[in-house]
Amino acid sequence: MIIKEISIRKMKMMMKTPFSTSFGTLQEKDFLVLEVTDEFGNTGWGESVAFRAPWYTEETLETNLHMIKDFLIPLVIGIEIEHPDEVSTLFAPIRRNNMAKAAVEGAIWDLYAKRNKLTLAQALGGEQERIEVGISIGIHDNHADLVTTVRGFIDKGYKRIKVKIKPGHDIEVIRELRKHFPDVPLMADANSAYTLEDVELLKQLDAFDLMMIEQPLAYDDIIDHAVLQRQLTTPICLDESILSLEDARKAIELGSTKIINVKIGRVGGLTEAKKIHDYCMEQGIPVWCGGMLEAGIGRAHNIALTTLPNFILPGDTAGSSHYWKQDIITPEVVVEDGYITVPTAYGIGYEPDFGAMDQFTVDKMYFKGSCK
Ligand code: OSB
Ligand code: MG
Repeated sequence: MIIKEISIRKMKMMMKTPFSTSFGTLQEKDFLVLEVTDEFGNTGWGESVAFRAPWYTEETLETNLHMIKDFLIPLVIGIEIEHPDEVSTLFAPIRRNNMAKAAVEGAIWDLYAKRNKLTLAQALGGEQERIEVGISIGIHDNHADLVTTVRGFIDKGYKRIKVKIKPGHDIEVIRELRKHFPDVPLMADANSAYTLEDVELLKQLDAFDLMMIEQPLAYDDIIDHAVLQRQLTTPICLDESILSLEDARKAIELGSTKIINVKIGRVGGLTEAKKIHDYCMEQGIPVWCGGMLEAGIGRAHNIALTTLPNFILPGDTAGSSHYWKQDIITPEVVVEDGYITVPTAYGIGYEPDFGAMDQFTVDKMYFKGSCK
């Protein structure tokens, strides 16, 4: 296939409720949507999951726009591409900027699947027909509110509850939740808010039978996590620290992680995500698909990835209506009794809703032909 045209939309959408983590609160979501068009007019869609500010990793919407326009599009436009796995090779001269790469590669994966009359899940080799869904709940200042929120999600059938923690808002929160929900599959995500000086505090979490603790220590660490894991019975799951298959291999060899949260954007695309999945499967390390508060295009990519066999723990990809009054795809992503049914239409399996898409587009740019 030959990519003839790429459009980039800058989007702005308001989340129904603000989402708070150890590093801040987000309600207005700014992001990019990409559409690639081939020589026959087939199209594929991708979403950049970078936020407006660099608090999760160093990438932002603007750094992604710069990388995509000035470096990544010139590497793929007008080039004959047989398979989307080749895109990561084309991008190899560019260091990191993984979310920018993933947005372009994701659109090409969707296009490839559609051209070959496959669902994106099938193109990746996925077989699960429905996927288990968990929910990620932001920091609530008030325990009673949090308990009410958690009860609501349990009643809706979500398969596991993840709550954000931070120093001063950790042991008591988990204790309170366990008091009300002694058996619910429960986990905590610290988004790098602790250091090894907090070992004694983190050890107290072992009393609550958590499925895992996600990224307790620095966003770029795999050494201290290994030290911490030796002192905890609660499994550590790395998120921010794993940017590639190599990172996953090293973290697993060091004993820094017993579970991995795979995010397509963070690792630079579906090809790398699949490699991490395959390696973890060989190593007996379960994986699950993390979320970046995606709109529909990114959500659809997550669903396809989650159909691979080692995605054995519920992911963070909840239904559209949890985040948005109106999503940008049709139909929206629906969760029923804690499951999403994997769509059977070709490619990402959902159609862009152009009315909604245009409503949330604040800028649109086109790139055509060969840049060579
Ligand atoms: O650490 O997994 C995270 C949201 C934004 C940035 C980082 C994270 C999250 C979530 C929410 O936990 C996942 C979602 O519902 O999309
Ligand atoms: Mg996380």
